Amino acid sequence: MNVLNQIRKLKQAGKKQIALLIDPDKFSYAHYKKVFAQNTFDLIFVGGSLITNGDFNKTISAVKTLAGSIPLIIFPGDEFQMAETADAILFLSLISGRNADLLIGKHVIAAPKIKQAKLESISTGYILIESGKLTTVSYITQTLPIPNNKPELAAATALAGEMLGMQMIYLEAGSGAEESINKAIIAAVHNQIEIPLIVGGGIHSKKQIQNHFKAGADIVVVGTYFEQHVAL
Ligand code: 1GP
Repeated sequence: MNVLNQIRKLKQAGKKQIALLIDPDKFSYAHYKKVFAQNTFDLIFVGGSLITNGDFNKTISAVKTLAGSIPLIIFPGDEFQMAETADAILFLSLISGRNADLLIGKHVIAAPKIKQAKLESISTGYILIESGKLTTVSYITQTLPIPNNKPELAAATALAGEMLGMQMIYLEAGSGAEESINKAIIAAVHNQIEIPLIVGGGIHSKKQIQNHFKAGADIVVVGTYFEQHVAL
């Protein structure tokens, strides 16, 4: 399966996509079995900014049995989050930040491992947007998010990512964000780029998902909500 082709095809066909994000630290097979039974997802992301006790490889294998034919994509918090059994990996570059290590440094270490694992790598411009309180991703990366009242800055950053050859853009409010990304930011980025647009962070209702789709998101990611609930 070529995951990026599948995402592009669905985008071209006007089909919006929902991604479930599973944090290995919070994974329980019994709980997520119920989540999969009650919802339909187009993509599954596995990863986290900080994994303290979850076993990454074991989680990937367990999620794979639950996901069936749904593409399973690694959403890596660091260069160690890798597993051959996944279908693809988001090769993230934190383009809202000015931390060289997260723009290219970690990638140099990860690239040969990704090739060896024969994982499909999807070059993704990762953009943090201010969302209220300081988020784990902002703290861990030690980078400033883009102010949430500066849609033109978010749009220019996304466009630069696309011009650099990135294949998708991910607008991130941060896991468990107080406020998810606002309409003005999503619309401004959507109007500027052709590549698939992912939006995530702080999403916990069908209404929010629909609003994000209407604003121009192609893929909406829901993580934290499903750690406590089995249906939207
Ligand atoms: C975080 O965008 C994802 O990286 C999902 O965020 O956990 O708040 O759903 P939530």
